[in-house]
Amino acid sequence: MKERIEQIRKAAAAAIENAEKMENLNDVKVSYLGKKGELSKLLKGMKNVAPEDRPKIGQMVNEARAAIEEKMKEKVDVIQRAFLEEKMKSEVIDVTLPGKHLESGHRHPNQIALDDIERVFIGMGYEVVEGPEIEYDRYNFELLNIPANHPAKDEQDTFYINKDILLRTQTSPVQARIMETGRMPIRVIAPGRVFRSDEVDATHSPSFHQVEGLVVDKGITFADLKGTLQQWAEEFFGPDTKVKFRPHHFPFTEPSAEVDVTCFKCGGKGCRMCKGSGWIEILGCGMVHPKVLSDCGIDPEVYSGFAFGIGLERITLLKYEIDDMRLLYENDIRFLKQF
Ligand code: 2U9
Repeated sequence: MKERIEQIRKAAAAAIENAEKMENLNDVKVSYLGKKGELSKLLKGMKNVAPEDRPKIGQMVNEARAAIEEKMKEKVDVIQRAFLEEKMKSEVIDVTLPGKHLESGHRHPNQIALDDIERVFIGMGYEVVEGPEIEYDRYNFELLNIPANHPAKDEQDTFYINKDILLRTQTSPVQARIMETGRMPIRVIAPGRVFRSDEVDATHSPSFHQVEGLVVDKGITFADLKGTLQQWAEEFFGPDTKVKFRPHHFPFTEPSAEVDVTCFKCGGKGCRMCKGSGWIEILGCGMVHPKVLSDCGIDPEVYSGFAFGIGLERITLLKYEIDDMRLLYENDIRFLKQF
């Protein structure tokens, strides 16, 4: 028995010595100290030992267990230290290496122009509102005085999903939805993506962006519309900007106008940018049609309002003197990083 204990002790010591990793040490622990390990097996054979020898053998087994545990502890320290040293060697930081340059992005030119437009209207007390890009025909056309068979609904211009649902062709449905809630007064701008079945060229895209505005309250007149747009033009294009209203027609406004601003490049003298005229067309606007008000549940005898629509890309192209709209959608970093 004594020899067997000594044998186990030596074999365990050798196995500990040879262990290279923690896993190897664990295996040693299981096979020598575990419940089914060598020492436990030995204790189970005690019944064959003479009773007077049992305490002595028991003590020897305990001593062997303690010795093996001690050796294991020492080896754990050695393995852990080696692991740490290896880690430190492999993770050396060379503080003299040049830093990694992280390219930081910035706003898209369209977004810069939109933020600039929004800032002026927010300053005048407007709220920015958004709505769905997939719309009902009712909000996109019917409520805006564009009934069935109106040419603006032509399949050539509109992406229909079915006969009642389509990709919105303007952001006006957002304002129609707000009017329908009946909350007064209304003073909102609605920026967003719109869709029309247009061929791509330098000035057209099947998807572009509008910023529309709507004010409805008691006693709103064309003078409010003129004053508001004059103020916006001065803040957006510069304090010397003048505005000019030309009569026009939109189904949802009456009277309607297109608005020009004095060319912000030449100040109105005439240049390449304004094609020599001194004026640049910038947006459309008008007094909300009484039928649009009443269809949206607002009494046109009590309330009146004005609306306007700005093509965002048009403003961006003008602001940055970009001559092809396609550049705004190609996401070529060399182009975008200039703004
Ligand atoms: C409601 C009532 C009236 C919005 C308006 C325009 C004039 C306009 C164009 C500008 C360039 C569209 O992107 S564009 O091609 N828009 O000229 N938009 S008035 O009138 C509304 C809107 C909502 C309820």
